[in-house]
Amino acid sequence: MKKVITYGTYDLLHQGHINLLRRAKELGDYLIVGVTSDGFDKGRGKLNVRNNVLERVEAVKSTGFADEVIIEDYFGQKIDDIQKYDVDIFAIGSDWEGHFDYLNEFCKVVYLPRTEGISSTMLRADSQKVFKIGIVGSGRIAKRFVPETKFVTGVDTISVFDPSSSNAKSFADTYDLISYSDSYHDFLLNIDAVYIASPHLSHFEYAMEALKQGKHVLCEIPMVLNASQAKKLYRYADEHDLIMLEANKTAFCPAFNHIVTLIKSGFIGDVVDVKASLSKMMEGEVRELDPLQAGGAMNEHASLNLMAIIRLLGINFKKVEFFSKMENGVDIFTKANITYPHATSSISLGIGVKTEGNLVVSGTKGYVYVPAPWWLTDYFEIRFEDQTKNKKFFYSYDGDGLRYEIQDFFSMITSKRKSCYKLRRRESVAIAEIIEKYNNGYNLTII
Ligand code: C2G
Repeated sequence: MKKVITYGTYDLLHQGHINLLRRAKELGDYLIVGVTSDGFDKGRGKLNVRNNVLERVEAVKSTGFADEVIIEDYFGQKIDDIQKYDVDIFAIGSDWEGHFDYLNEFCKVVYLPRTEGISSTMLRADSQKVFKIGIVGSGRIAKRFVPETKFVTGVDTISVFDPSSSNAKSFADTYDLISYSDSYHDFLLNIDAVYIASPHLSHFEYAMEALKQGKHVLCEIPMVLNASQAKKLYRYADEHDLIMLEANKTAFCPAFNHIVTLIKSGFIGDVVDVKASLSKMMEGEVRELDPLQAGGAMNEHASLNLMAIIRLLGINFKKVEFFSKMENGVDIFTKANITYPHATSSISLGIGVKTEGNLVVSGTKGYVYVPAPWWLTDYFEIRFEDQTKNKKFFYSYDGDGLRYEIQDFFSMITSKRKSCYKLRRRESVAIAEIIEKYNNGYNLTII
């Protein structure tokens, strides 16, 4: 008996898939089809798959060509499967030409002609409206955004706003955007949503104005510097069926979410302490060192680090105290202790003091260690007294990591979900509340 194996996602099963499966089946007597697991697809950057793995398996079975369906769950599995199932032929569409030649060592590799003119990507795009995003600001952060949107089907960055027309123009030219504007009013007319990447102090006004014009808002961190502004934005968005999301990127990345779910499942026992730190040295005439533009380590870096604490320990902290080292009117280093009834936590942030940027979550059974830079989470360890029980987790953190928050933002818009479990609105408000306390000098000691 000649055994053939082929693999795929088979999202929104279409004629191209059916032709491929038929051709694969015709190569032998028995066809095994490997359908990718949801986690495997996420890991290889396919973030937009519509059907879940059960639906996709059912779809493949319904073609009648598969004698056996298996799940593909890890890189390298194809070699294992070929040997395990004693496969004679590995078949795949011609879009993969050459890519799987390494399997020739284990069986015959056949690239089958691909059906032109149809793909899951096309079907996904056809079945949904493309959301037009405009970027507010054209500085360092905005630059990372456009390339990342390319990984999310259904969104298209079309324009940029900057009060300086020449900055807006050169950004639009560089990233091939359809339009640019130095008038916020005009800019808002032709888009569905904004990504705000302007200096901190302008966030609230730009966000509120965009909401008032009926636009969804994804706003960079720190979203705002006080709790009442955060509440106002969320309330307005809620009342007008709009999505308002804080672009706290680590909150949306796969590895960080796995850390949260492992900890909440009791892997390290009760959490007793969380320590998060981040330092990035700044020099020259930059916004971060300017007190008039809300510079300083706390305003710059607190959002990501407080997010980790609040997601793990909640919003009901009892005491907050701050210690800062100042230089030229801004905190070049701030340490904050946030105390809960049953746990302690701290953040150490630097823009003129260098510190290790890791995250350590200590529990009654063990601890989670995320090495620097913890906020670009792609690897972490769970460690125990008995080191033989230690576990290491590896993830991919693709590109600049913004694609994950963009994907969540977009899926909130399409599914009309106003709140995201990866960063609740009340959690975002709590972050703003702590930043506000700091800026008011509450419990602050200058060192
Ligand atoms: N296909 C085709 N014609 C199309 C579209 C897809 O022949 N118009 C083929 C692909 O070449 C592949 C199969 O259908 O052989 C499944 O395609 P996808 O669902 O897009 O899966 P893919 O991402 O190609 O996964 O481990 C997974 C494999 O590497 C392939």
